[in-house]
Amino acid sequence: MGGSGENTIFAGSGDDTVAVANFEGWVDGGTGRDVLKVLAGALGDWNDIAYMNVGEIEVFDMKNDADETIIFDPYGIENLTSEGDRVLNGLLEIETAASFTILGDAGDTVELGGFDLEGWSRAEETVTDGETTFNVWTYVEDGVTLATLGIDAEIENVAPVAIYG
Ligand SMILES: [Ca+2]
Ligand SMILES: [Ca+2]
Ligand SMILES: [Ca+2]
Repeated sequence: MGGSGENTIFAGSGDDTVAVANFEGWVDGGTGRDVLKVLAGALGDWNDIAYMNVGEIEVFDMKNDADETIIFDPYGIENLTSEGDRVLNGLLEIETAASFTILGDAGDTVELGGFDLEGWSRAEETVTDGETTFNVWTYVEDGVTLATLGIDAEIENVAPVAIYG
């Protein structure tokens, strides 16, 4: 399944992959584990995944040989998915609707936002799904885990960054 231009894409039930060439339209993955595949150059001015025109997406895939920088804002995870990533949940043996997976290239950058940057931590142990190894990052604020991320270990630049002025 693919799309470009100002289309609205409703992927519906099942596990879908939606490839986008820009973010001018709206993408709704529907139920299931849905992968948003970002084609090279698609991001443009969009860089905060939690506030893109997408919903019910569980995997953000920017593996495209282009170097991209995205921000992950833990407060916006509800905009991305109401189910969480069941594969990541299975690997971690957790049940949460606030889990999300990010795939990317070595040259990509993931900036982790939040009011309490010390709330972010990376687990010592990685998890592996097929040929992909993931670092696991969690954001905890006031004792509550607001987000659990599986981030492709290929992505070298991953760090909490102050995004609120
Ligand atoms: Ca779906
Ligand atoms: Ca979904
Ligand atoms: Ca990339």
